[in-house]
Amino acid sequence: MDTHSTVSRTQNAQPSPSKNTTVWSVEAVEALFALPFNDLIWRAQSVHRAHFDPNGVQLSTLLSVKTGGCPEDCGYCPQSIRHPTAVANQAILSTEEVLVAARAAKDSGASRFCMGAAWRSPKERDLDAVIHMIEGVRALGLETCATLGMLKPAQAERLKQAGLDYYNHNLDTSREFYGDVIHTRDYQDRLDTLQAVRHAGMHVCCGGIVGMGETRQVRAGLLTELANLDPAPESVPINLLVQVEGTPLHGTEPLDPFEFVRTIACARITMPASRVRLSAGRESLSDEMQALCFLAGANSIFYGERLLTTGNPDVERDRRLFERLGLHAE
Ligand code: SAM
Ligand code: DTB
Ligand code: SF4
Repeated sequence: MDTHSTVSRTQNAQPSPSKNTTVWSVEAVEALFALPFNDLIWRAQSVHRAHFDPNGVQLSTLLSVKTGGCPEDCGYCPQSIRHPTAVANQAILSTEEVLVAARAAKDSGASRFCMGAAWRSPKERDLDAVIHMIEGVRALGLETCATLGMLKPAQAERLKQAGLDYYNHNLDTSREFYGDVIHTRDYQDRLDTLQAVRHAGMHVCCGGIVGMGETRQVRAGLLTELANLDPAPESVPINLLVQVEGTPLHGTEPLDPFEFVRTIACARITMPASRVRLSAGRESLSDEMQALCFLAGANSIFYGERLLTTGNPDVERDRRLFERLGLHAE
């Protein structure tokens, strides 16, 4: 098959995510996935080098500022009240507690601090509290990111006014597979929130999860949706499912790690100017697999011992890995 002709449109891709003139089809992204591994990595690395310092990796640290008890039923998530997991609910943290964690993240070398809350959508009172946190974190000189669930346009405006740099809200999977995983809100709800965030003038952080038992076509469908957002998200977290006991997706057949690398490469090629973040699931990847992900165009990680409720490689392991690979933090 002449895959080259089907995928060659990337050569016209815009270097900046500010205006997206490239429209991807699922078939074209599937054709990328189907390339011989070496050809795919070569293409991804070429695109990467044309847009980024190939050895720079941006570091974001996560903190769960309100944990568990979420009314949504996302099949992967240990924080849903509907799944019998070991996660203990925790009320919203104080601003001082958040700032202690943010100072530590900054001292460890993170450039962005991301605050996550297990809400379907924030209430106005919740937003008041988060806005104090954002102001404090900004004052430390860190970039700010928050992921608080669905937002109304006026809430997005309030967060923008408070100085929030990025809002994370994932599409998570393709339109077709979405209903197999989440039943309490639909795809359009997610797109509406993303539009509110974009309209308010914040940077969009939007990605998804693989390893949920989906097909390659589903993975291509997710990347197609992300790449066709206009503009494409500035930041694209690619999560590898962390299987948590008690969640419906616990026990899913694990994804072939090379397929994960392919997903990163396809994200890089379809979203040339976006930061592609190796996100949840990094703990389960060997150093060698992570090196392949960086070669495939990943240029951001979650950094620090914890994600929201699950583990992440410790800082020492990441420092050693960066040293061995000659990578530097951005
Ligand atoms: N409640 C908010 C929401 O859903 O938008 C914010 C937090 S939610 C935990 C953020 C993202 O984390 C989800 O969209 C999903 O992509 C990812 N995530 C949650 N649990 C995960 C798991 N077990 N493995 C991998 N990614 C996960
Ligand atoms: C994202 O895409 N991944 C992060 C962040 N955005 C908020 C969350 C990963 C959560 C993994 C499961 C947990 O630790 O609870
Ligand atoms: Fe709630 Fe977010 Fe978890 Fe879904 S992913 S159950 S919305 S915390």
